[in-house]
Amino acid sequence: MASFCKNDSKPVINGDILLGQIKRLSEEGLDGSGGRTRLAASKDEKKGRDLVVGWMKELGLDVRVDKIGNIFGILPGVSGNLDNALMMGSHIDTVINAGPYDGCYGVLSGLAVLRAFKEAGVIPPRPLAVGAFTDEEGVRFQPDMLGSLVYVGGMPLDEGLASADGDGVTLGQALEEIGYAGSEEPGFLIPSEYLELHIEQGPRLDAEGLRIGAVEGVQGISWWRVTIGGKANHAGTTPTDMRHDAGLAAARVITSMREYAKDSDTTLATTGEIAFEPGLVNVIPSKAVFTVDLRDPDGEKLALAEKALADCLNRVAEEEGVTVASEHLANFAPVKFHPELIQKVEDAAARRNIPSMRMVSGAGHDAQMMARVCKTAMIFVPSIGGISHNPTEHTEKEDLILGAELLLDVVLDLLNG
Ligand code: HGY
Ligand code: MN
Ligand code: MN
Repeated sequence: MASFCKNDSKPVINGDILLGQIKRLSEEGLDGSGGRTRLAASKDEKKGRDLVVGWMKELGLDVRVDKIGNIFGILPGVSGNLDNALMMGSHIDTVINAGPYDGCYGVLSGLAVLRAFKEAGVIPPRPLAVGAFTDEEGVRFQPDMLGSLVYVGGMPLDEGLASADGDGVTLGQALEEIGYAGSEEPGFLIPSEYLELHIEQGPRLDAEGLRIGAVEGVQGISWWRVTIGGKANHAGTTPTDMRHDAGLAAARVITSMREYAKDSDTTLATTGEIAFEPGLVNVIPSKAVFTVDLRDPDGEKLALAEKALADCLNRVAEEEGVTVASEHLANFAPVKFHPELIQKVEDAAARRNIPSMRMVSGAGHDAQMMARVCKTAMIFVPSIGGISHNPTEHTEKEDLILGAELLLDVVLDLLNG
C-alpha cells in the first residue's frame, strides 16, 4: 500500500470510463473510411481538444495551455512544487485515416490515473500532470513531435509556430483559429519524471504473445523532402535516351533506398508522400517532390543511411540529367530512457505476474523529447498484427486496461519512493 494512502483508499483505474473516453474521442474526425483524421490544429482536432479539456475540468484539474498549444491537466499535490511533478501524456492529433488508439490512449490513461486519485480521495504527495502535446504526428506541420520539441527547448517557439502546412497556413495561425494559442511558456512545468503509455504500433509483443513492453528508448528519425527537376516532354515522341524524367528519377531513388534498407538489418526507409508535375498521363514529369523517412536505432547507422540517400541522389542526377534538392524536415537522434523507470515498469508487471519484454520503440513519441529534460520511460501494450497508422489498428480491451493499471502502479511506486 502506498504510504500516503490512508486506510483502504487505494486509487484504482476505472476501466469503463477509460474505454468509454477512448471510444468517444475516436469518434471525432471520422472520415467515412473506417478511420478518423485529426490533423494537428485542425477543426476536427479542436473537437478532440475540447473533449479532453472538458474531461480534465470535470475532474477539477488545473488546465493550462502553452503557446505552442500543448494542453496540461494538473492535480495539485500535498507539496505544490511543480518542479517535483510527475507527468504522463502523449498526443491526440492523428495521421490521415488513423486508428483509435495512437496517442489518445496515453493521454486518456494519464487522465484515468488522476481520476483514480480523485475517486479514492487521495491527494498525491506531489503534483500529477497529464499532457496532450501538439502535432506529435508531424504530418501537417513538420517536424514530428513539434509541440514537445518546443516544450523541451529543442526548437525556438517562433520557429515552431512558423512551421507551415501545404497550404501555407502556419501552426501559429491554426492554433489561433482553433482557440488553442495558450499563454503558458512552453516548458513552464518540467516534471521530475515523464511516463508515456502507448500502443506498440509494431508486431513484436503480439508475435511473442506478451502483453507489456518495458520500453528502453526510441530509434532515430530522419525525414527528408526531395525535389527533382527534369524536363517536361511528349510521352509519345521523346526517345528514352533523350528524356530527363523527374518521375523515373524519383522511382530510382525510392527503390534504391528500399534495397539499402533490405541489405541492412536495422535501417528502415519509407516514401510516404509523392507528387509529379504536371502529373499528366502523356507528359514526362518535369518535377517530382517526395519524402523519405529513415529510421535506425543506431545514430551512426542512421547517418550512413542519410549518406546513402545523398549519394543516390547525386548518382541519379548525373545519370538522368535532372537536378536534385533535399530539405531536412526532421532529425532526431535515438534516445535511451531512464534505467530506474524502465526497471519500475518491469517490476510493476512482475508484481502482477505479467511477463514483459524490454524493447526499443520503432515509432517516434513525445517521450523522445521529454527524455531530454527528465527521467522518462514508456509502457507498451500490444497492437494486434502490429498494425498502426491504419483504421484497423486494434488492441484488446483487457490490454488497454492492464496498461493503464500498470501506469498507475508505476506512479504509486514513484510517489512512494
Ligand atoms: O512518425 C512517427 O514515428 C510518429 O508516429 N510520429
Ligand atoms: Mn503516437
Ligand atoms: Mn503516430
